Amino acid sequence: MLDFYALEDLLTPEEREIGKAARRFLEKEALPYIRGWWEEGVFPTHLIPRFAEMGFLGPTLPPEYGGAGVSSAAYGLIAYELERVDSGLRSFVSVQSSLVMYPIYAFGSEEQKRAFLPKLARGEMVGAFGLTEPDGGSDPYGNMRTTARREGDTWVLNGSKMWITNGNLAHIALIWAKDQEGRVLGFLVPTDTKGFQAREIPHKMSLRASVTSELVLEEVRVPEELRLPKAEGLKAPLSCLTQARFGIAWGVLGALEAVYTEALEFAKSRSTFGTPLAQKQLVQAKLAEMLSDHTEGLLLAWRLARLKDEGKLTPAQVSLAKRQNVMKALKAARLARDILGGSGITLEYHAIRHMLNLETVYTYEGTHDIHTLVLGREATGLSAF
Ligand code: TGC
Ligand code: FAD
Repeated sequence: MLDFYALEDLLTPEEREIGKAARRFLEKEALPYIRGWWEEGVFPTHLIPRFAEMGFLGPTLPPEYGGAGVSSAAYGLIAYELERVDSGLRSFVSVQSSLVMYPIYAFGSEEQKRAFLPKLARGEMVGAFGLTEPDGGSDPYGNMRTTARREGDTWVLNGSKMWITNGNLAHIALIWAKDQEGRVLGFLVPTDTKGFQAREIPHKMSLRASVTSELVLEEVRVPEELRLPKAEGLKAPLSCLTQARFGIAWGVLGALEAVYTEALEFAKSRSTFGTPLAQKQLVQAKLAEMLSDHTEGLLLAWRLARLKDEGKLTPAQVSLAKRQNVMKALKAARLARDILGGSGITLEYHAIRHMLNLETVYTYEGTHDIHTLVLGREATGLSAF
């Protein structure tokens, strides 16, 4: 790992080993092929059982539910190594672990936990998280048109969800819907239920090695046993986002390392006006910027992980790290693309793929500006949404 401030000294031996094992595995099984998957617009589904074997799915959950009970920093390092290859791989794991397994663990009944979590951890079942709707994602309550109508022991769901990661791969979709009183409730909907449809969104120019779908629900009937009993109100889906945003704050630093390393190697090997590019002051300024941003971001992510494990983490702290680290990673990818010159516009190099992916990461899980407003509200006590 790129580690200018010896962050490794702050990790436990187990955390270090988890990060290194993830890198070894991904360098062999994913990095050599990612360009092809991205170009073809496919997610490598054959890796799902391998991710499970590596312990990437729900790693912080207790072993009784299929997790490994590892620390938050260990989960962060897994996200880092995945996103060093591609944001699409990290997205798959974020959704499965933080947006599907976490809510079942936090808000599910004992029966739901036993029925779903071990299968999700083994990769035998894939999940999706449906919060965003076609009318808008930043204001998930105001724009939620999906309804849940109770008929005896059954709920009837109607509506649609937009931009849903893993939508066409999923066996279950966690659908957030409003009941007659306007309360937000969560339902574990098997995707083969009558009236449920997933349509893959084509022509994406970002996150191409990830499946993104629209979900349509027409009179979808779900038994009460598949409603998450402890999830009531917008706070429930938002608390899942806190978990996923934490992983993103770590993950994007992997992408930053990838583009920095690539730009550095290129700058050392190419000469203009008689000296290596790496010897030019303007190029060094760009590299110094990237290295500083990576170093700051890693310290932020590490501290966030320790606060999380101590139970002291606040959603606003996660907003700060998501906002800051994604912005810095995107800036670094653009700088790396620039240092590569014309070569930087081809997929032969990683920079432009990371740059295009990071445009999505800038927008999902709360856009950059939404996190700015979260921090503005935290600072002033005044909501400017
Ligand atoms: P607001 O009044 O602020 O909050 C309602 C209740 O929720 C609590 N809360 C949170 N709890 C846990 N974690 C958070 N991050 C929380 N944010 C708020 C809050 O304390 C309150 O609790 P209570 O007890 O008072 O009821 O709600 P609002 O309607 O004003 O909205 C605030 C806002 C804009 C920050 C929020 O809606 C928001 O975060 N918008 C962005 C939506 C978003 O991030 N969507 C992501 C969809 S999933 C996705 O993109 C997956 S990408 C796939 C991948 O990761 O690969
Ligand atoms: P909008 O909310 O319509 O925002 C449009 C613009 O307006 C943005 O620039 C925003 O910052 C700005 N804006 C909004 N409100 C304000 C304000 N008050 N003040 C100033 N500016 C404002 N969602 C899921 O539920 N599950 C998923 O698995 C999932 N995966 C995704 C995968 C991909 C590839 C993408 C692109 C998105 C995914 N999303 C998912 C959706 C994502 O969370 C939303 O795109 C995001 O929350 C923004 O919503 P929106 O696209 O509707 O934009």
